[in-house]
Amino acid sequence: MGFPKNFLWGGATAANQCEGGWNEGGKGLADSDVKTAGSLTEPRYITYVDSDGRPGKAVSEYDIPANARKAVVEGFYYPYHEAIDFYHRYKEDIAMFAEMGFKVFRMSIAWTRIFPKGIEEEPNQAGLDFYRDVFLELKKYDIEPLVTIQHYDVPLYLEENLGGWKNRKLIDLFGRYTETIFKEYKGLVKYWLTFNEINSLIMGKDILPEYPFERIKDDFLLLHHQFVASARAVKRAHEIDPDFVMGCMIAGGPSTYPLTCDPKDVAATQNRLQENIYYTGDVMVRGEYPYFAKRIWKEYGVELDITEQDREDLKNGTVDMITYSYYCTSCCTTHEVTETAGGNLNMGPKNPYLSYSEWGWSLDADGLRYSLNEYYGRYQVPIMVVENGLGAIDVLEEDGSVHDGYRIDYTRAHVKAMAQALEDGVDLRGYTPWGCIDLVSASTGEMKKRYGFIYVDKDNEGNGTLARYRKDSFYWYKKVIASNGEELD
Ligand code: BGP
Repeated sequence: MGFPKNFLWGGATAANQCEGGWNEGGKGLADSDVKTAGSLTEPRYITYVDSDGRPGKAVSEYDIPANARKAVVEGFYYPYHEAIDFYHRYKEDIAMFAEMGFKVFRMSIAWTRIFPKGIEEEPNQAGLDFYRDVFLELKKYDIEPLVTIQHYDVPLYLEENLGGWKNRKLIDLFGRYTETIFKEYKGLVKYWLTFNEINSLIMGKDILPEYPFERIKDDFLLLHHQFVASARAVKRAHEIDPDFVMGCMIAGGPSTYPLTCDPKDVAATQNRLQENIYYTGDVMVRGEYPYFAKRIWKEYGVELDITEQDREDLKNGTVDMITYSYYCTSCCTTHEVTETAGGNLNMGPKNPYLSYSEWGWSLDADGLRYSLNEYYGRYQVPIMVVENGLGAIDVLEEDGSVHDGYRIDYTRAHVKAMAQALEDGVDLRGYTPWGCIDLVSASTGEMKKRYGFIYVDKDNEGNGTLARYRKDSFYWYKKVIASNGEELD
């Protein structure tokens, strides 16, 4: 059986984590532009200036004083400002992707390049031109773009002045943004994903210790607004070009297993899966909130104002495919946790059958086969794995080589798991490993947490030549693609 002939092998990135050029080409400030670098032990901060002009930093939005505005402040290091400078080096990078044999390249559009504040009537021409040039460059090599429309990146103006996605007005503004790019890139882009890891909006409660109960209500509200915005965009996309393939993108690895066979653990895991995965998947693929939504809303005191129009929009804007990110799995238990994953409680209880990366993420290729069967089994629409990979520290040798056998091992195991899922009958269409070229980590803001097949010479403090080097995994992945997943050694 093996991989289908037209299987989409490729890699994935996001605008804010790789482009740089944060204030070039008329780009507006994004919320991600005011985030500093952190590490495994030090959080990333949001910087601000208060009404007396005093600068400060906060771990979360909710800790910013009422009289302060988020801002870029002198003296702080912002890793996204330059990132890996894809903005100026995309030709070189795309040529290397082509050398590996990519059939698809997942990237995102920065909303702030197209509508710098998010509220303008007319788009920013320089921003439109930039992405057109990138798409044309990909076309040169027959690489299909797979475009995420919002990947952890919102115009700061909308956050500061309209309250971000809490405000229904963003649905219309997102509508203008999507209408513009659909029309602009018709014929150049076929595959679209509306929101990256959209379900992560409601996962804070399970990930962060002592998450304030009140905030959970907001999270569900934001998510509802994004559901409606996504559904409307999907409907409009199909009207603009019936060939567009529209997908949702879900963070796919949380809380997969019960820690014990205590039925209470099994039930708790089921609830967690319903909340974190199926609540979102059902709305986006089936077009309505599932039966268990009421239980969830009751539990968290959520009261959503779901209008008749919203319900209709959700029904009419179901996606054509489901895509998800898969890095690791975690466990759920009702028992006292004695051993935690990654050394801290927010990674959940440790799975005694798995090993863990330096950042505390479990290594679990079997879980990929399991999740593919789970999600495909429930939704029966084409599916893609659009993020997967091992964040690790790499060593650049004197001769420019990088011996990342650990990354090859990780990826090989996951490719095998996909082959098994295909044999199981899953309609798997593509695979875009995350950070196919090293880029800035989203959670920690580090460069040293590397995922790439291509090494980028830059460190956590922003030093380095930005030169690109082929890692051992580069040559390995090239062979995998050339043999359509047959040659894995
Ligand atoms: C996903 C995000 C990506 C990405 C990845 C790896 O959640 O969609 O943007 O960065 O995780 O995470 P990290 O960069 O924190 O290692």
